[in-house]
Amino acid sequence: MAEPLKLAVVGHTNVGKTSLLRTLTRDVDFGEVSHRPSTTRHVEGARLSVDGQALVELYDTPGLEDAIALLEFFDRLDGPGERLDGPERVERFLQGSEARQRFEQEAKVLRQLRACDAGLYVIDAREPVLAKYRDELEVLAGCGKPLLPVLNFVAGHGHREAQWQEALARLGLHARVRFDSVAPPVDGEQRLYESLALLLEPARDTLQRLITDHRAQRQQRLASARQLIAGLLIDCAACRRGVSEEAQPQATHALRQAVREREQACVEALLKLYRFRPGDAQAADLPLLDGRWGDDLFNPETLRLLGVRVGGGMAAGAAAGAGVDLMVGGLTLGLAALAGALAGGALQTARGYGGRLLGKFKGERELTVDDAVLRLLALRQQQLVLALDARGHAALASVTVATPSEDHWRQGKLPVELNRARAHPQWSALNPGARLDLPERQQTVEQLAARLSAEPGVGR
Ligand SMILES: Nc1nc2c(ncn2[C@@H]2O[C@H](COP(=O)(O)OP(=O)(O)OP(=O)(O)O)[C@@H](O)[C@H]2O)c(=O)[nH]1
Ligand SMILES: [Mg+2]
Repeated sequence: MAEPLKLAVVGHTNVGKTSLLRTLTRDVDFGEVSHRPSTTRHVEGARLSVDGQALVELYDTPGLEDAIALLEFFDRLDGPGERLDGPERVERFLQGSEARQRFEQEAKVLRQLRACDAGLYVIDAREPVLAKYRDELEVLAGCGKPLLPVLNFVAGHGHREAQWQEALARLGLHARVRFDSVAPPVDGEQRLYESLALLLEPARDTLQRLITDHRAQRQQRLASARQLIAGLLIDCAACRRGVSEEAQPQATHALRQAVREREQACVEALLKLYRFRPGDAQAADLPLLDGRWGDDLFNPETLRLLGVRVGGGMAAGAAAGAGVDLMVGGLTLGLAALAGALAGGALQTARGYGGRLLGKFKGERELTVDDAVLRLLALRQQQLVLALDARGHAALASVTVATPSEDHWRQGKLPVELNRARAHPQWSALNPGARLDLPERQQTVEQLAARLSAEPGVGR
């Protein structure tokens, strides 16, 4: 089809029409959404394109308010001895003066639906099935276009989906979809377009292209999200900062702050990737553990309760629970650092350690980020991706994430990529003189990202 498929989003006022458009277009700024009725006053369109070709045009319309009166008015439109069909009646109404006065808003809706290939009829499934909705459907059916009922508000409690399904079937509307625009089902868009294809056979290919493209886009987003998380983890694992004994408290504070900011930067990059608003999530507000400790990566109690192993690897001997562990200078530390370099499989870098080890003999200290913190970062960021993947662009509340359930990052062996990073301070954006463009770093990020893809949620 050369022309894009045109769809009018119609329905009673305040049922979530504009919200549905936001979610289908992944545009949080589309139109105006409000809990008050009659928010949308004009028809507004948006396009869905694939490879630069517009496939679908969606039109938001004002909500219907008084379909009962309009239907009564319709019944009086037939002249003596006349029997108009639906579209003829609608046309006569649109040409009359009432369409510019009393029924101005309704006229905008019907005019748009007449100009479209089909309508998405949005329903607030929490509402009882009242006569006014049946009248509304009758008025809309008069346009002679296929209507696909979309059951909104079905993700929460207290909806009446069963009654609606039955009522719609009785009205002859057998293709229906459930699609909560704040929390859409994972395959929600696909089902919506597939149902539409049943009603619009000529548009089948177009809709299939859209479905295929959506799937590809989603996989691409997940792949990019895994890269972002892997970059965060490598930055934190590779970070080491030399510090004198006197400067220790400030340096500890500064490194913790740097890690928190680095995590927040990852959160913001993920929000941007998923096209949500920058303020939709703050790392510090996302629970690490049932929201109980709520906040901090460096809270020893969080680490303990989450059951992540404190210590291990380079952080062995860390003061229990101190997220940033203090490695004391001396032979032990020297050996630990060397062992880490070897474990990371970078023998040649171990040579580069000469100067740093020497420094330690002189009593110099070095701060690194504990394994336990890496585990928390990995858990939390993966939960965030899961939440963003399932979030509709109509959502107005802040992102909430579930408590991580997945055990691998809590208890399992840390990925070798992180041990490798330990031996490459220049891989960390948190270190001065960082070389983020080193091919070996890039490769390690890729490998870590690939490992994340094997995990539930982020791997889908
Ligand atoms: N929880 C939840 N809230 C929703 C959902 N869809 C819409 N809302 C809320 O319902 C209210 C109305 O949403 P709108 O998208 O403005 O509704 P509308 O049908 O465009 O309204 P009018 O333009 O006034 O006819 C807003 O407060 C939305 O945030 C949903 O699926 N779940
Ligand atoms: Mg609206």
